[in-house]
Amino acid sequence: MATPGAESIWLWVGTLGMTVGTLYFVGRGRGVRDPEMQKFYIATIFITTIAAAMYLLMATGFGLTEVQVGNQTLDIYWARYADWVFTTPLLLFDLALLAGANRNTIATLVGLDVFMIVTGVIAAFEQVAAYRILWWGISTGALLVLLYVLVGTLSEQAREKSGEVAQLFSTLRNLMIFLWLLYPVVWILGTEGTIGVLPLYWETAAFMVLDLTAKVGFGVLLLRSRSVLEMATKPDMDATASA
Ligand SMILES: *C/C=C(C)/C=C/C=C(C)/C=C/C1=C(C)CCCC1(C)C
Repeated sequence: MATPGAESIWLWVGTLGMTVGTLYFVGRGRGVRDPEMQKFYIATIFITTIAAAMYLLMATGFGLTEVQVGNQTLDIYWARYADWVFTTPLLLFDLALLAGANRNTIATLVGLDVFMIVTGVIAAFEQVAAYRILWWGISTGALLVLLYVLVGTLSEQAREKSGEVAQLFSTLRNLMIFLWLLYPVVWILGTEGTIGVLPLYWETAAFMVLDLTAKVGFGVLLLRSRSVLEMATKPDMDATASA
């Protein structure tokens, strides 16, 4: 086990931010009785709870390990992947729920997503530099297919929703596309990419900002209006509510 360096400041900021986000979402969810609506709150609260725990794990150094690549020793925060493998499917679940997606679409998105994170883990632990890049490419390929399903099938299903729901869906979808595309960029420029453009200190800061925006920011926008969530969960209200 390695000891975290100066970058631990960002990991503590991440822990705090995810904790505050969790408490805020718990507060927003109080008094929500409808089981369909509760799904949004449950998923969103789990997202930041898992992230808060994994940030704490990284800040305290348990979530950190070393990988030998040639004559380089890379500091790898493995707890990131333990976080992402659970939180990214939950984020997709939130968005799919808003879109009123069917089971097949949800399963496709989650399947692609888990494949993306698992191949990302292989990329992070691979000891041959060229193979790290190869697995990064495979993982990025999965991300691109996933985003294609988001703008295709999922957006089509969301189009049947009322104006405000469709509006919130496209805001969150666009935010997701923008943020998620930055993850492989930070990864390849950071220590994992072995080219060392972005030092660990700045890479950790970048992932922290991305994680907070993609989870807490996303959740704040999603849970902001209870009436929009009501419209999203009551199919019969859809057409009339916006008329
Ligand atoms: C809250 C955490 C989120 C939204 C994390 C998203 C992570 C990704 C989209 C990661 C993607 C990666 C690749 C596409 C290539 C390999 C490296 C990864 C795992 C960083």
